[in-house]
Amino acid sequence: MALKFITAEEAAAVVQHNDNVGFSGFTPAGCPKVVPEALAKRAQAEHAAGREFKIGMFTGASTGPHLDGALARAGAVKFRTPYQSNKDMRNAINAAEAPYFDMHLSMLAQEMRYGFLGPVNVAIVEAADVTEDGEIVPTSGVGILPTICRMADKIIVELNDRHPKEIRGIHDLCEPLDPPYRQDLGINKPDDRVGQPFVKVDPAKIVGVVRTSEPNDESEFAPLDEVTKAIGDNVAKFLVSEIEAGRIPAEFLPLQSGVGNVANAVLGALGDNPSIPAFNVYTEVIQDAVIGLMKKGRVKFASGCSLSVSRPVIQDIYANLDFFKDKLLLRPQEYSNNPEVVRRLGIITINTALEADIFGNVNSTHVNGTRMMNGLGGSGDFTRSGYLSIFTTPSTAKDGKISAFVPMVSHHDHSEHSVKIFVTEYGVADLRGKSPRQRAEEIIENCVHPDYRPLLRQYLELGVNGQTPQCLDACFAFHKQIAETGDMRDVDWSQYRG
Ligand code: 0RQ
Repeated sequence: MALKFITAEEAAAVVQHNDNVGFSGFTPAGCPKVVPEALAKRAQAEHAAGREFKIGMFTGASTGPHLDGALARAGAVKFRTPYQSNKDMRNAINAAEAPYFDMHLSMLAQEMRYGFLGPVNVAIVEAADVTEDGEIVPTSGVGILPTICRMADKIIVELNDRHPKEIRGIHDLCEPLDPPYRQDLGINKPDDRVGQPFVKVDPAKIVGVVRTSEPNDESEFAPLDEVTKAIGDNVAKFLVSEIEAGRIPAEFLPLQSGVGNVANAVLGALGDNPSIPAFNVYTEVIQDAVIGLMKKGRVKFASGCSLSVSRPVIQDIYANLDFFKDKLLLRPQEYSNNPEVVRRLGIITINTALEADIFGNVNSTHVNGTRMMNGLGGSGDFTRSGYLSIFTTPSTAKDGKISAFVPMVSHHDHSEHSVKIFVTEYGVADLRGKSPRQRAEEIIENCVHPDYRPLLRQYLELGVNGQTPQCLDACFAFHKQIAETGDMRDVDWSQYRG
């Protein structure tokens, strides 16, 4: 069946008000760009004509300004899930203009299949190749592509020639059966392949192919500063000591690391440490540092859901596909983040907390308990099931006015039962085998900023008994202080002493 080439505007006209639309990609990598922008313009035109136009948005994770940004600015969001990090989308969510539900990334595709989240009317997917018999080869990010292609009534392909057709072979694409027929996923090593290098769809569902050369929106990294560098070094030193103590096998274990500057710094520090053997990566986002370490022979293999790398790095990968093709593998997030695989492979997980409490609970998502930052992402998929679950964070935010460690988290994403290690620029707190009081002491002495250590020690001395000495009157005093004086250091516990 011949492919029908159409314009982005013609593609946008396929989508109707109230439709649920699935988008390929994971982080800006692999996301369609020109059709979502045309869709946003269509929404604006409809609104100008006095008609409603909003769509439900299923994505892999965060996207970029062409997708989340454009549709949020156009006021075209009926709902949005899961992770996001675009400023305009975040503002729309916090203004209650875009209903958002946050989910564990590994669970999205299956909950869509289970029928929990409604139909997928249209899938808009970026491809490096598409054939007349319905084979679709994704680009640098996969996300939920197999599931939306199978569930959607109609598929629009954005064929992006920035991504060479020769990328075919880097992906491993499939969907598991649903219960009661689900079997083990079959991934026993990071490089195990269980699927196909393409997704096969009924070609009759492909309503149009839009050609484009639009580059990925870049993943940007701030240069390393003293704090991120110290955090990276502390993680590396800690992992070396765990190998020496025999708690991590000498051949090491696969690593997952979250998104962002700290994650990139941690990977860089691990790669530079000669006491850590060359290692494998089993993660969701493959960032620049992994590719650099692969070229130095320090990373042997990386399995992920996307290549969230800067433009020079993606160009380098494509120019040297012969070198990279047997060292990189891109999977749907249902596989890259699957807790079954995380537990089986014994993954060391490293994610970043927005805020943590002195008893070991983590808030990854909400500023002061109310404002959504980005979402849970894959942090829960990995943290709950990892061999050793580590959280990193700078000890303070906003020039020291906010302590990353508080008496009680203002929103709860990861529990004290899953979180094993905290690392800040000051050191490492090892929570394993410790009671809540012991954990609090360990965190205060090793991770908390010196300005906040006396305040948090005083909190523990408020005289509350019980397994966890949480004072329910005072546990949010740090957060209230932000509203009152803008600086958590101004907290005065005297009013709470009974
Ligand atoms: O603010 O942007 O105004 O400077 O939060 O903080 O320290 O730059 O750290 O970029 O790594 O983000 C948790 C959000 C950290 C991220 C979070 C302010 C701070 C700064 C960013 P500015 P940093 P990062 C893989 C795994 C959840 C999902 C996850 C995240 C901004 O890592 O989204 O782990 N994680 N996914 O000043 C108020 C506090 C604050 C604070 C920091 N306590 N209160 N503001 N900030 N702490 C990803 C995927 O799944 C795809």
